[in-house]
Amino acid sequence: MTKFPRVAAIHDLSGIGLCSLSEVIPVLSAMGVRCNTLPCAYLSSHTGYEGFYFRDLTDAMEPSLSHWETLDVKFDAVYTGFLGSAEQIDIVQNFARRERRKGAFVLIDPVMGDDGKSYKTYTPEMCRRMGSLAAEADLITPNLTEAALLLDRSYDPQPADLPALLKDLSDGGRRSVVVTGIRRPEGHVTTAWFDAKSGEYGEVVRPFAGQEYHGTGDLYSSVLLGFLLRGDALESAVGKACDFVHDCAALAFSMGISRNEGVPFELLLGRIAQA
Ligand code: PXL
Repeated sequence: MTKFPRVAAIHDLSGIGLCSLSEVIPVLSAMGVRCNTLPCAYLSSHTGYEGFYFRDLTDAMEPSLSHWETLDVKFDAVYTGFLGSAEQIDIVQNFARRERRKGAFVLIDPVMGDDGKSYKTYTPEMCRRMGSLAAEADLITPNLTEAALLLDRSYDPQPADLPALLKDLSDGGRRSVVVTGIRRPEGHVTTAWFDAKSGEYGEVVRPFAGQEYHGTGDLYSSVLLGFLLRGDALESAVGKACDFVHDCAALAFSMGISRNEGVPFELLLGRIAQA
């Protein structure tokens, strides 16, 4: 039988500016994964623009997840990213725990901030709860800002000892970790990974594409999950996701696309599509 994995994806939906479900759904669908979505908020644009409209959907979440429980669906993975309120983080945590017990792989992208600052809608309470949500994960994919928030440390854009940082993030080796988007002064971007299954650590280095783009973290985690569900080991999936995101960013740079608009992944989606 053809393998046809199913993911429960809980992220926001933003109208303008690439992020979240606008990437998660097309990427996973192209990669041959059924994507069942629960939008946790609607934003007229992501939070990088001024004056965005924000509609919190916390009220819709518990009834939706309770309904899902009555249906005959089995999730191969639960995948969460940006969340809209402290209360919904608890709701998602209960869901992730429940599905993990039933065998789902849990990827928590602890979306909270970038460049040393938390995003506009995130409160300190939400960041604390994101830390406890991450305790349910088989894999977390923080950037360095989120790593600092998870570990309650000050932000360090150039950590001297990346293996030690990943070890601390792995919760004693219990969960896998991929730290994304580490910009080095020499002009490259490092992605560091720790595989809880094998105990291995590694780093992947790609050239910096010339500019940072909004939504590349969500794109990265979505592609990574797609490869993992196709059966790749973490090391292989990390490398392929780095290649794809680098190529999308290089294309954005050559096209003069703005940081807020995000990379034109649509033009390269065929490269990762299920054959
Ligand atoms: O890419 C992370 C993200 C997701 N969703 C929303 C955001 C951001 C980052 O700013 O604003 C709404």
